[in-house]
Amino acid sequence: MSTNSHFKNAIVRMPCRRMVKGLSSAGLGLPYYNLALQQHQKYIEALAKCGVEVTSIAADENYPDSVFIEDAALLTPVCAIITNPGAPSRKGEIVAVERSLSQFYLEIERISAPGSLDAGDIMMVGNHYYIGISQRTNHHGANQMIAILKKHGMTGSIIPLKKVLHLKSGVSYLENNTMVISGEFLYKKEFSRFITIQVNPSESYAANCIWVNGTIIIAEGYPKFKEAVAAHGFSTIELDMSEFRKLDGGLSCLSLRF
Ligand code: CIR
Repeated sequence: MSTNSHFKNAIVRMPCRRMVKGLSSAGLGLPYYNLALQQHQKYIEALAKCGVEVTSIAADENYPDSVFIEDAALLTPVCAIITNPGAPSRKGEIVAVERSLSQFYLEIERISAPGSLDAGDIMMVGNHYYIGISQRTNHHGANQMIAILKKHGMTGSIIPLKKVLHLKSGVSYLENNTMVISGEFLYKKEFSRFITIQVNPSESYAANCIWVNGTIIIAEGYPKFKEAVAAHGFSTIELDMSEFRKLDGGLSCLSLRF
């Protein structure tokens, strides 16, 4: 297993045709499956360029949102934690994800009812994990997660969310003590110790980006954000995310990195 300073692997899940039935509050219309497939392919290529080996799980038409694999598990350097996704239509996504993870992890833990948790609500900062309480993640789920992390020598703490779907819809950690922060998180005392890159409100979707072995993968079409990230000395790869954005999904949601 890798340490946080380097990811060796990523797991993605192929988009299914029924992604058009995915959960959405974006009001941007239905995604085009063929275009989503092309964008997904470019995402895989970007991960590979950053030096990770990409494992791909087959599409499953029973789960329209299953391409957003991040929500099904939290991966730490010592164990994998299978979640209990908050949306009823997404609960079954975990079966195939656990099967795939069993090739990589000996220690697999679980969140169980009445706890619910989407791992898009979890931001890893070294050994510490910030856990958003959201429409999908409840206190039971977060407390179970904190207990599991503790058992394995790590820590967790809770951040209540007001507006965004998931914690990482609004914040991203870029290692190097640097955090991308937007909207409701801008002046949170929990994040005051970090060097921050603030996202202009007109570009709030850009707040979800991923650090992959020193490169920051960002969504295409957010020039102010791109410039701010470059000004902090990071190299970037830009990807068109239009079809996943229509389903409230971002860059982090499309993979598990470990
Ligand atoms: C959902 O509402 O669950 C999906 N349409 C989008 C999930 C995005 N995942 C994430 O932010 N981690």
